[in-house]
Amino acid sequence: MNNLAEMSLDAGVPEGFQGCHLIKLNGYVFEGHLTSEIIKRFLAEKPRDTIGLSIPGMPSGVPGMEGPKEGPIKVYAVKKDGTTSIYATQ
Ligand SMILES: [Cu+2]
Repeated sequence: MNNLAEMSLDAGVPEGFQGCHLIKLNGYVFEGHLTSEIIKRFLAEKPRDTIGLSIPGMPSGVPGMEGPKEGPIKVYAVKKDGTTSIYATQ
């Protein structure tokens, strides 16, 4: 689809934290090449102040992306108030 950036903004993901994929699941939004482990952990925690998780952009070496991995990749939690924090690394 060609309105991915718009869909991300509509979902509450701030500019600069958009990935190349968007999953909406259980009322949360997941951006980018996240591992299923991290998504499962997040869904089990059901954080109330957070709308979802994001790996911005398209780093190499993540699930679904070939290429060397340049160190741990930061997974950001996107809060309801539009702020972000590091949730995990993968
Ligand atoms: Cu991608």
